[in-house]
Amino acid sequence: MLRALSLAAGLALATAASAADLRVTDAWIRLLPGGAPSGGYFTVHNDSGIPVELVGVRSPDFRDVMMHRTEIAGGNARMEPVARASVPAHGELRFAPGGYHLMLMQPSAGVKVGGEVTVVLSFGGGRTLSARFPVRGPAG
Ligand SMILES: [Cu+2]
Repeated sequence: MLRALSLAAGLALATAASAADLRVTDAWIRLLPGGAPSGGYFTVHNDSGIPVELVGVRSPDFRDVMMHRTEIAGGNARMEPVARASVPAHGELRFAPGGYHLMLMQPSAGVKVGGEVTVVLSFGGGRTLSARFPVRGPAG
């Protein structure tokens, strides 16, 4: 009986990766002039043994942030909104030019090339992860 209980407790613990298991690297923003949406790029690493879902992104430095994916169809690239994206167990999810990316709309006045902005990633289970994104110009 005791063994069954501790086994159940172990399973319960295993169902939730902690925020400490998630890391962001290679983060940057491509800031475009003239009010065009800016692109956001990063890699999320999942050091746990359980897949994690990225379910939302926001930033105090932009009015709105969306997750997009660029797809090539018939030689044309087009972007589609993405509601969620999976970070595999002991794996990574890449947001990079030509694939998954963030579209950041309406930057606040303080956002400028050479600076940094805060981006908050939300994951399934209610966890969030805040990261600093360096801001680059149109050339990246
Ligand atoms: Cu886009």
